[in-house]
Amino acid sequence: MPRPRSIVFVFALALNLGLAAALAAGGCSKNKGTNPVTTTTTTTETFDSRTLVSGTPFKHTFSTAGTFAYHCTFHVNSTPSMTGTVVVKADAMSSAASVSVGSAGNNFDPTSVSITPGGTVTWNLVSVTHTVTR
Ligand SMILES: [Cu+2]
Repeated sequence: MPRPRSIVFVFALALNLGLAAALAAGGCSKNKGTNPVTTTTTTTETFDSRTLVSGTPFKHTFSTAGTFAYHCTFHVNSTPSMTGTVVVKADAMSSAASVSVGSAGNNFDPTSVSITPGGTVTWNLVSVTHTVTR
């Protein structure tokens, strides 16, 4: 008995129609302009240590030149605000810097450090509960 080729053909045709319908419905289409507009920023450095653990330094490598403010999530609204700054510039003295966290209350010490692009800042928790967040 010969194979029922017509049944196979109809099945294949149904699959093709299904795929065409899915494409027409936008299930697998290119961007049609309905997505939110993407905002381009020049300060791409973001990081979040979460709650720092004593003895476990938090590090971030800065690839972009610029001035980057950061804060402690728990104490950004304290008085004084627990904030710090990393300045990344080609003529900085070093590619590495260390910051003590909570050495004198809710503080970063030093408050501001400078490194060259591609350099790394290391934060070390001294006391209590803090984060390094940007
Ligand atoms: Cu803090």
